[in-house]
Amino acid sequence: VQAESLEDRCQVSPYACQRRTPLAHKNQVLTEALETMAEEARFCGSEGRSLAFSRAASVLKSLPWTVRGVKELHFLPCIGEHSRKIIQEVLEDGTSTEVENVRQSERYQTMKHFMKIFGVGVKTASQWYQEGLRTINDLQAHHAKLGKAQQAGLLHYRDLNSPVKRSEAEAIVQVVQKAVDQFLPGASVTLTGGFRRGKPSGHDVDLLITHPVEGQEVGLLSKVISWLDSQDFLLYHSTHRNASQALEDQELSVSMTAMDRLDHCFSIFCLNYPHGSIKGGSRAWEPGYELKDPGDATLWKAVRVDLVVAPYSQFPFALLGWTGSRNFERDLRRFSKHEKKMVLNSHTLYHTEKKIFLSAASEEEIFQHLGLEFMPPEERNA
Ligand code: TTP
Ligand code: MN
Ligand code: MN
Ligand code: MN
Repeated sequence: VQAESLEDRCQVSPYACQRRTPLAHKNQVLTEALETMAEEARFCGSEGRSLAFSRAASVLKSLPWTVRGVKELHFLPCIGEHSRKIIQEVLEDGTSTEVENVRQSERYQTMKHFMKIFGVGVKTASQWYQEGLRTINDLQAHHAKLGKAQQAGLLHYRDLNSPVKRSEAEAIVQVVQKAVDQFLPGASVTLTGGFRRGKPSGHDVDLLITHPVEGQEVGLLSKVISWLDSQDFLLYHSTHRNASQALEDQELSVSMTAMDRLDHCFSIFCLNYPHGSIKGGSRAWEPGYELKDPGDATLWKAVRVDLVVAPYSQFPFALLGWTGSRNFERDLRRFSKHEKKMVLNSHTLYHTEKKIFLSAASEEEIFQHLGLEFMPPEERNA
């Protein structure tokens, strides 16, 4: 009876889009160990190995109980040999020597440090590491070649690595809504990404803009950016027309087609604090911000903002695609392809056998097309 009930409660899907994954889960110590391994693998350019660790961690995040013995792992999908070894070590000794060695290694620490700079990916970070660079000071002293994004990243390093609070994200929404309203009344600004999944803070603010009259949104992004720039709201911006170029994540971008195009902009905002409130002080940000010159660094904060514009008919797909998590998105696309012979991206859902595009007026309808139970954003924290 015991074994049966164990097997019973372990009916866990190998697809994150079929697992409910709340923000708070019961296997934190294990998932942190596995995610360190995933990160390390990514730093080595081993995408496949990284994905395996990251999938194992994601499965554990969805469990409504705390794993206490390796026996429980036999019924779980996506737990490979190496992941099982790490989990066993942590269960038995409280920590894994392999993980601890990674965490203490100079390469891992340096890579992590460099990749916290906006605009720096695995390639650049490991190149700098190989050249013997170790600290931010080294970059400056050795005149490392920096692109525009990286220069901005370095300049605002501290701000960009301090978490963005929900109140700050909401302030950004208001600023962008104000900009949008000037050029296209009736256009909406929706907070997506981690905040939509219920995270109390994040590394950036993801915003999706649309207008109920299809076509009205054309050209909106560049007008909004120009206005924000003219009002000194932008410390950096880079506009693109092809969303797939934005992704460093191979699995995600490979599953995207040439159709996966949305106007988007990666930016760094200058968020002004209301009169009397100082960055880092005890007072949280409150509504009442002003447009100001970014003179005194204690009165403003640099915040990473992703702006995306979608035509109304594509809005549900864009919303689903930009809400994440990345693990959830990756598996949603994998599930569509392998289980349903459909191609899902941030614009459309295409049935490859019927050769038709399936339209949707809401996220719920997309889940219906895929034969999936609807998963609210709060349960997409895979
Ligand atoms: P992120 O902003 O990187 O992550 P997050 O919001 O989940 O977490 P954090 O709090 O750290 O910011 O990505 C949000 C979603 O956007 C993610 O599901 C992937 C998606 N996305 C891109 O990042 N770039 C793209 O080009 C496309 C199409 C989607
Ligand atoms: Mn985000
Ligand atoms: Mn983002
Ligand atoms: Mn791009």
